[in-house]
Parts: sequence; C-alpha cells; structure tokens
Amino acid sequence: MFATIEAFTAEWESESGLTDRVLSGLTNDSLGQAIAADRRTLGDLAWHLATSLRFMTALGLDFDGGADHAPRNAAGIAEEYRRISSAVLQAVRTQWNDGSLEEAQTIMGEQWRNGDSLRFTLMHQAHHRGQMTVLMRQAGLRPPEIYGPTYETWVDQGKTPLA
Ligand code: NI
Repeated sequence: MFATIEAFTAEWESESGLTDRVLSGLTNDSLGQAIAADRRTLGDLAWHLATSLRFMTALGLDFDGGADHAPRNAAGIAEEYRRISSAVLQAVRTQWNDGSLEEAQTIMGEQWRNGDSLRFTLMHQAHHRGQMTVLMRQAGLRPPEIYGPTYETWVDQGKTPLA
C-alpha cells in the first residue's frame, strides 16, 4: 500500500529502471526463448510487462497503454515499455492525489485501495523480471544486476559464486 504519490514516484522510477535494464538486455534472437514449447517466450513476457500496465486504466487513470501487437524487435519493446511506464507515472502524478490512494475499487472481485493496486503493479513487474532472467540465461544472455550481484558479477570480481 502506498500512502503518498511521492513514495510511489520514488519506487516507480527505481523499479521501472530495473525493468528497463532487463528489457534492454534482450536481443532479437532471444525473444523466442521459452522454458517449454507451449509457454510464454521471453518476448511475450517483455511485451506483457509493457502492456499489462494498461490494467491501470481500469482504475480510472487515463494514458496511452500502447499498441495491441508487439514490435518485432527487442529495442522496440524496451522503447515502448519506457514510454508506457513514464505515461503511467505521469498519470498517477497528475490525475491522483494522496487521498486517491485510499479510495477502493473492485479488482478481481476484491476491494483494493488504489495504493494497493500501485504496490501490486510494482510486485507484478518484479515477478516477471525474475522469470525473464532465467530465460535470458537459457538464451545465452547475461542478465543484469537487479537487487544485487549476479553469478557473472562474482566471477568478474574473482569471487566464488553461490551456484
Ligand atoms: Ni502477469
């Protein structure tokens, strides 16, 4: 639950930067990587992170949630993510105030305060980033550091990685 727009702004700027770091680490060849044949690909998850932000329009926020079809290249997906994530922040900052965060709406059959919905949006991004870093490794890419050093960072620093 976020109680203030300022608190959300600070976290969103940081977390959307982390998501951008993951999306910007993708290559065109990696977009088809999946853990199994019938599961979402790296490209699907990248595009989902960009367009799932549309859910926020159901909360009454007005912003351009992006096109229906993903760009065919990794850089295009990352660019669209940056555009939509900054539109979300702009909408929250200009269309809501701290009082709006206490207002509740029915989401998936439950009463969610808008401040809870903002928290959910941040956690949802982290959830899929975690899936994507696994797929990045399977695709032969080096995942970026998110909340700390990666296996490769430890190796670079001459340390013994923790598996
Ligand atoms: Ni999702």
